[in-house]
Amino acid sequence: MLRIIHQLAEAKAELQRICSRTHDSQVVHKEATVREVLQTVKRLGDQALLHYTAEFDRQTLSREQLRVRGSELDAAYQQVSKKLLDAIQLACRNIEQFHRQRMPKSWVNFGENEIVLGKRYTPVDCAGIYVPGGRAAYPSTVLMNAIPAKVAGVLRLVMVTPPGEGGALNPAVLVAAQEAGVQEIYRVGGAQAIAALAYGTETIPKVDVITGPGNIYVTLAKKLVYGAVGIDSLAGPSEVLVIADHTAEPAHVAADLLAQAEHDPLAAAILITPDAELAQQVAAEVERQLVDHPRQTLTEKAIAHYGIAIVVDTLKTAAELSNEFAPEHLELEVDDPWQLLEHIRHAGAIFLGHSTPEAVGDYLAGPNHTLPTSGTARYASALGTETFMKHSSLIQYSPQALQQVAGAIDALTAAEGLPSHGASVRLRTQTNPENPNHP
Ligand code: HSO
Ligand code: ZN
Repeated sequence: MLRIIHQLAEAKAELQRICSRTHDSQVVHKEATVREVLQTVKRLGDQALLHYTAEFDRQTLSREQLRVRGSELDAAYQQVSKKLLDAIQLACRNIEQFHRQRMPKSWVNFGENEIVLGKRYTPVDCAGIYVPGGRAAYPSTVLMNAIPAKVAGVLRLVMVTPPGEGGALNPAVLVAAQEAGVQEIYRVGGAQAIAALAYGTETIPKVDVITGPGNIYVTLAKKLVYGAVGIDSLAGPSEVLVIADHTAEPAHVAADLLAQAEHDPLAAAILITPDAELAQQVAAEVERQLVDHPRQTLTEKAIAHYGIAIVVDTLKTAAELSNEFAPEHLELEVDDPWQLLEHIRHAGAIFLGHSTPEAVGDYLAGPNHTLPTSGTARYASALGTETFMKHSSLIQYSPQALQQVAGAIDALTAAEGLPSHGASVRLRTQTNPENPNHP
């Protein structure tokens, strides 16, 4: 049941509660387990990976089976339909094009006195992508992580994903990986896979950056290895916030809310509208569309705990509430979405108008679907090529330029009590009649 809220104070309290929902209350206990897994993999390498795969995934593998072989990669193409392959290829093209446009550009500035300043962007050498198994083995997520890395120019890109029954992997995931240019795939998941990527084992290379979503164990492991490697973010459960007015179609809004709820029992689906009647109609539609829903149990759970409709006085109030929540996905299903956009400050991705359901962005519009969750859109952004890059500052001074700032640097070095800093400038700038090469 989508609960309808009319009071502003209650709405704010509910948004707070939903925003701070965590995976569960036993995080401390789980963190101890994850620490042990990390340490053991660091110490024992592949042997520990095989041990944990047997214990947690109930799959007995040999060391040779860790790396997915070329014949298995080829075979995956036989298991996906032409229609799916075409769709994956269309998504690839759009995602690649969008991320190419978003590449950060190196720059240099030639200033006065022959001073050159700039920034030079370079990719990391090696990146690792985590792809969850089971219910969340999404080919789209493979594309959204691998393509930005490829576009950024990462030379070595590896993927890890947990083995299913008999060690099998999802063929659509394998095809997506190959279409995105990943050739190195390892059959390992959970915290042990994150440990392998962070520290390296005999079979799996140590990477510089790990990206990709996962369960609570994977997320805790990413948090704990941060520093030894870079990470994209600590993804929480997914969420959508829809702002709709009288021009919205209730069935469409309901479908969009359910599209988020069906991901996870912890997913959040929020509607904010100035139209009380629309709120009623959407709530009724949600009920109707849940009948015979193939993922009914988990979707209902999400709606029951984290599904609400808030009725407000104006669209401006709706925007203010949305800014407080800072949603991962924000849909503006209103008459003039571009005007409402003026009032929006924090959101991971914004979907404008009546023909832009979140699913367009989830799969193939081009922008990344790995977005900041749990209110982190207040300060964080979508995964992108810059996730796999860093920049070096460039500085060049001419003799005249150095001469001009020598006095200032001298004062600063004296204040900080660092004489060699002072000497490094003075030796270059003070006149030395015995050595014409030193002015
Ligand atoms: N909505 C999810 C992404 C996704 N949806 C993948 C379908 N497949 C989190 O942004
Ligand atoms: Zn989705």
